[in-house]
Amino acid sequence: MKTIDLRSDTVTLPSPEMRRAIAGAELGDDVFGEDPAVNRLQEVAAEMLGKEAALLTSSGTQSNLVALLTHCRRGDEVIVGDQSHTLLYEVGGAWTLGGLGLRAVRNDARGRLDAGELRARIRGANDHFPRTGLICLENTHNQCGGAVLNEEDLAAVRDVADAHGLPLHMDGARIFNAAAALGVPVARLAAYADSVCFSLSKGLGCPIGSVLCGSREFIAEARRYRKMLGGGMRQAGIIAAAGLYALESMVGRLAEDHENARLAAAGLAQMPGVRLAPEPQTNLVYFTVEGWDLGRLVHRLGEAGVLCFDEGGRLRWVTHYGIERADIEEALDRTRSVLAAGG
Ligand code: TLP
Repeated sequence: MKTIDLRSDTVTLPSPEMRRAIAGAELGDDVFGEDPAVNRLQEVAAEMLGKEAALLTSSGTQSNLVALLTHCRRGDEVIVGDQSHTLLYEVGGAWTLGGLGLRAVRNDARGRLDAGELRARIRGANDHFPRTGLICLENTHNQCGGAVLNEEDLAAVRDVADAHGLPLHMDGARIFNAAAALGVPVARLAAYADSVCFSLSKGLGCPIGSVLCGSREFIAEARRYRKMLGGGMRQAGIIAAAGLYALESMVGRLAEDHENARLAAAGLAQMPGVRLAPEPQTNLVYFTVEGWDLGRLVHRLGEAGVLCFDEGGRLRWVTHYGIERADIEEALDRTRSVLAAGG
């Protein structure tokens, strides 16, 4: 029986072509700035996102922490969504390692920050208060079901940031999914933020990596923080070569993952007790199942060869490279049988 792994797009394995690109990478010491593949990836990524410069990091978590440290001073407060990955799933690095406070603003169901609440959370000049140093957005928004922030949503936050002279960072771990869903070049979305990071290791199918993009000055400083966090890698071209291949060859196929997510959602929604939470916009499908202990259901599905996560009272299926339409049909069939057999 084939295992259909829908836990995350992080489980993707490199394609044979990507493995060949890795094997053929021209390498050097990236701490000396001498790895040709890394330098090329950073140039290509910066250009695609419409920024001056870029920095390869080991992970999305590292990119976000480096961005926060670079934008802020110790003791500052960073405004984040209350459902953001940075607040919920990055191990408290901002306050533990950075001495930064995270101040949460409610995310609505579409992953947007409530504009009124956002304005109210920005600190005024007062000796009793920490300084607000940064506003963060997430696009697509993981906990909000892979929701996409469109240009209007981004412009609204940019206006608030500008009115208060604050920089804006975008956790764009899945920004290429957002761009594919909106049918716009990724640079159009990145233009609203001062810094944007995107993951190589999710929908783009690479084994490792994230890229942080911003101004030349910002990236020069970010490079120092990356080193401080132990992220100075040597022959990192073996990672960058996969990234370069992905930017050329994997971005164009993300729409297929979205199509498969819609197929999964349509099938799941017809099963008794299943409710989409919410309707998917990209490659993440969250749903609830009435009358089941979700831990037990995840276990039963696992026995049936369908791997998924229990994400805080909801199950999550993620479509990605390596999952074909037929795999979704098969996963739906197996899920139907598991539900019919009962808890
Ligand atoms: N998300 C992972 C898990 O950590 C939950 C996943 O499977 O979805 N920003 C966003 C929006 C993310 O979804 C993730 C990873 C990260 C940052 C962190 O990236 P990594 O795992 O590379 O540190």
